[in-house]
Amino acid sequence: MAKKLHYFNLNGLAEPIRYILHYTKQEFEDVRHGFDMKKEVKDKLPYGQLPIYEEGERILTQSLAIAKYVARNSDLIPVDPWVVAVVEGAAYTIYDFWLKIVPYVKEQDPEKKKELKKHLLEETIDFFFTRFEKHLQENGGYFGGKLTWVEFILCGIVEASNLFLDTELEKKYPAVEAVVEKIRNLPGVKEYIEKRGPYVIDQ
Ligand SMILES: N[C@@H](CCC(=O)N[C@@H](CS)C(=O)NCC(=O)O)C(=O)O
Repeated sequence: MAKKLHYFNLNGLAEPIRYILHYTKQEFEDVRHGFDMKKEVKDKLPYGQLPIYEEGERILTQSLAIAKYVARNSDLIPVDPWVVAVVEGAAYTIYDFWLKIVPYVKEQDPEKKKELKKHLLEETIDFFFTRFEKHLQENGGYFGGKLTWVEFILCGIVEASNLFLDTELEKKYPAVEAVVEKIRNLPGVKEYIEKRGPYVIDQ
């Protein structure tokens, strides 16, 4: 059945899904929409937002649900129900962090944007990342003791945050940095990154 992932030409919320699809060797169409997405296209999205994932006639929304779905049938889904819940908890916390970045991304006023960036770089990142660091260090470098779909989410959100904040936030957090490096060098992911090259945004 034809698989399609729709998103913008950006890492954002779709890159972890792209990474999982490449790592698990699934063929899919990587559909990239312009930021000036036409109203006719937006109106066809179930909740007006991207990413969406299609399999034949069926459509999935919500990036975390899509990531978990495309990781099924692979070694990226934990078996123990407790670990399933632990890694999902980590995913929701990674998104709690991302939701602190979004107002900065959307802010148009240069002065306000500067203030928001300062707060993110000086406080918010450290609040979350010292805790991610501790969680990873206490569990052998992974949220649930071994590699799961949630490390892909962490890597993607670090990369998206770096892109918008023009930083390399993982550099201060060795266990987080190790996860990011691990994901980027996985078979399938490494070749995809080399092929697509870096993302660029207008600041
Ligand atoms: N909770 C949703 C959030 C989706 C979302 O915020 N999508 C943004 C891009 S990252 C979007 O489509 N923005 C365009 C719009 O809202 O018009 C998910 O995780 O998929």
